[in-house]
Amino acid sequence: MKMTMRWFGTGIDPVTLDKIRQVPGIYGVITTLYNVPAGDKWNIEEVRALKKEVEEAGMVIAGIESVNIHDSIKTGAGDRDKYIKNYITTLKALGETGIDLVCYNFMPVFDWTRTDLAKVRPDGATVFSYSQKIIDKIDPEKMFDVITEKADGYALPGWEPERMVKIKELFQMYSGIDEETLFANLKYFLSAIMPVCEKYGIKMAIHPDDPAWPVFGLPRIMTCKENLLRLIKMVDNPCNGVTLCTGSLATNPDNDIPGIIHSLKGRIHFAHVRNVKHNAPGDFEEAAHLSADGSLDMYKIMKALWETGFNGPLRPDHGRNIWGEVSIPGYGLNDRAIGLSYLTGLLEAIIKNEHGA
Ligand SMILES: [Mn+2]
Repeated sequence: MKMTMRWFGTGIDPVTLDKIRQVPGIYGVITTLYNVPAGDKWNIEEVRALKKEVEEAGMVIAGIESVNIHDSIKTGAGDRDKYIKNYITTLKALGETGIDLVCYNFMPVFDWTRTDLAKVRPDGATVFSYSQKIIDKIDPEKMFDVITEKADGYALPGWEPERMVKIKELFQMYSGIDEETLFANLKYFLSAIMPVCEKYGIKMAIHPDDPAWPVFGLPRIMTCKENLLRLIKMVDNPCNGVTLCTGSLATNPDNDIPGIIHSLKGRIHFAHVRNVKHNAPGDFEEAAHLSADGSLDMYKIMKALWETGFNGPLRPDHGRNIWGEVSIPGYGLNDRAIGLSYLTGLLEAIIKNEHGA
């Protein structure tokens, strides 16, 4: 497994490459061209410049998170082929630059959703949290304000202001879209991009929906083992795979994460490993990566990844905000570095135990 951290780019991310480089066991970063709107083509020169910058800092780009999918593709609108063509151009630019992993999601209108970005825990750390009871009282058109209110002025990944000003239009686009239509549109998209992925060896890794159930009446499909298996079978190509995000899938306590890892053997291309603490049905908060701090058994999760031969990039996911760090919410250096070190330690023990060392 290749240990990585997400990095949002110079001028955007207060966590610099120099700092990430000093995290023990780090292999590279997961990054993106943060300022390119969903649907636009990526310019190969910009991709090359990004790669050069990361390599000059002594690391590699282990994957792109994300190349976002335009809403016309998700809804199957009349102009979707134009956006799929743009996506293929972007994949070519990445492939030509030697980048072979792309994370994306297929969530309608809203990306990951939380009701608080700074819930205070007993030790004073703050975390993201979610309460279905609160969501049920929120006007979906106000959701952008709710989520950005505590973002310290940072733009949040997946909550780009230029999309959110069109919120009414977006809801209109998705009216009448159900789970089956979303699956069909996802299949259409994946089938169209597989040839370019095969040519360059690019692994597509869909991110599960977060939380793993419909929000604001909008369908969500990447929510459980059955649907993830449906995804990999409906376009049965090794380039069509999954980002195993433990925290997103485990928002639903019925999802058995080690079991899901075993069932997706060979098709997990990227892993986000973090813990989550269930408080009540539909109510959870994020936790430190440590098993004892949340509801997940991180040892069993790392062991399942190891046993299934997962050898792709893995990153700690959202961290708690600790020690007064000022950062993009969820993406401070401190707690992610602690999380990464912990996961690296678990892995070392698993491997040595396996080999009788
Ligand atoms: Mn994730």
